[in-house]
Amino acid sequence: MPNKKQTLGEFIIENQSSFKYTSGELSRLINSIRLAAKVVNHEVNKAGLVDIIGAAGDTNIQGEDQQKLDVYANDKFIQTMTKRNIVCGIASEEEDDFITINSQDENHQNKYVVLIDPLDGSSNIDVNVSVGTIFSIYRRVTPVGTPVTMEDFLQKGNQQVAAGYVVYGTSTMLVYTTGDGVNGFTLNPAIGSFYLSHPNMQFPEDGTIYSVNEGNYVHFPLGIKKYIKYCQEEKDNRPYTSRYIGSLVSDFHRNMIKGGIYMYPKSYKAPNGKLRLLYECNPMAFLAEQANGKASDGYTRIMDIKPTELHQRVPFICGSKNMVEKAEEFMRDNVE
Ligand code: P6P
Repeated sequence: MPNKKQTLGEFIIENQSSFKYTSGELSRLINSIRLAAKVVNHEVNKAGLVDIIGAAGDTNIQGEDQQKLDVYANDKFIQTMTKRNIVCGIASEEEDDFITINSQDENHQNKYVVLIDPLDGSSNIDVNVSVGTIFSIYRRVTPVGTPVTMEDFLQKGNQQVAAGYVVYGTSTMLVYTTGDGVNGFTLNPAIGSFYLSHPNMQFPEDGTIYSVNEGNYVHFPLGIKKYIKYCQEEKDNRPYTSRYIGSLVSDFHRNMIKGGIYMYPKSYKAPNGKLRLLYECNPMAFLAEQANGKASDGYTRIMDIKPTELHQRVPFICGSKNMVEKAEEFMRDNVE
């Protein structure tokens, strides 16, 4: 009898006690993300068939055309987390400011804040390339019973209690950590359940894939330029393979399974890089470290950076430990 794969719900219940805050609220929060992921997945999968793609006419704080699916995903994740009465605040790439969540009878008793990129890589939607949702979860630091404040959101990444992503690809997967390793769950769309398909995911220490938008090469810091040339050199197990999907969660997911490095360095067009510290870099860094990988801005561990703004950007280098350390070595040896 083939072993029956564990469902996400069974996994959450089984691992509930291992989580140091065993109130069960985090489990309910992960369950709400599970529900929203299924609803968004349904729309993402049929985006080409109904008039839900294409710019919603509005633009988000990034100044990007807001795709209708961005707006839809943002609304769905906010709705499910609000209804479950678990979070006291939400920050989203699609919202200029954070949202205070307070159902009157609770009087700000909820303990968790969530930061989310509801649909990362959304420019890929129109060309049928995979996109993803990224989320980061903290316990609030201001007193329970008072409205959430910006301080609750500007915590260092090393304070995260959970983080994860949904990748809407050839199959839809939910990959997350609560600080005790990384586990991947694949959705069976026929029955709407996520099954544990990738237990204890780990980055190989080394890899032969590098992911970067080489179209920006001339604007990269000298250390990054030299590392890219190192990847392309005919020596040892190089040249490496260049793979860049233009969707962070997809490049990260492939590199975690096969080994590799993802880089979004600063450039003159993006003096602090493009990726957002709070709801892209910190959650991916938490996952990377929990999977024996590494994540830095080229000099500093991503999760040690003290945030100063909700939508601040940082340069991002993430993936197999030995590859990230090699790139950091080139950055150290070529300070401009
Ligand atoms: P570029 C998507 O917009 C995103 O935030 C990441 O998912 C992706 O890796 C990157 O930006 C792509 O940016 O400038 O190379 O198109």
